[in-house]
Amino acid sequence: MNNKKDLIDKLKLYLVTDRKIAKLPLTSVIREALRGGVRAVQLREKDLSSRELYDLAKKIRKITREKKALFFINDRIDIALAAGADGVHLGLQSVPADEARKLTGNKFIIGVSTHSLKEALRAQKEGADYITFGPVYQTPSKEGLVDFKGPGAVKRVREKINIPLIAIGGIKEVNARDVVLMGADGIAVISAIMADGKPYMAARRLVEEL
Ligand code: TZP
Repeated sequence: MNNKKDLIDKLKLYLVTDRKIAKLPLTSVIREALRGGVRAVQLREKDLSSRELYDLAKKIRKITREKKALFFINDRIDIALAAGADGVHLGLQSVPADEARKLTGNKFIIGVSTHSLKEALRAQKEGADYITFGPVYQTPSKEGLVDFKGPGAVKRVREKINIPLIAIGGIKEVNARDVVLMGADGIAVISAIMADGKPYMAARRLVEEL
């Protein structure tokens, strides 16, 4: 997808997986979340073997394609290509975005996790199509790893970069609107949908806030 407006439209409500906190089988959560308004899914299951990840990715590719949603794989460019995902989401420990681009081509969507303005500028310079920025709020999903930044940081980064910025970290129904008011193009969530027994309703409520 080369059109920035279409990309932003799909990244508005972005679900990142964590099957360990899900109340239903992962594929059911994703189906329900897509029905509720999620338009992008990132498979982030770091403990799976390559084969397990590939098999799961193929299933999710089918589900996301049926709903015309974007599908990304965390970190693993090889699995993303093999499973026919729309792109890869890179972290601090991943291959740099410009190298990933060389391996994947121009149509492939490359997202990068960032936690500071410096990282955001670097991701943009290296050719990322979008960034996630956070954690904006305190989050159990990232405990002990990084300090939370607060919604004001979203605004400061937003003012300095041109690519889509998706806020992540502790985003729930109660604060989703605040980060969008700070200029986020979308929100990415794990627990707000994954840990909810009714992912359809959880996604619907988030969409209403946006
Ligand atoms: N990157 C920054 S914060 C975070 C990631 C993967 C975790 C987000 O999880 P939650 O449950 O939506 O706060």
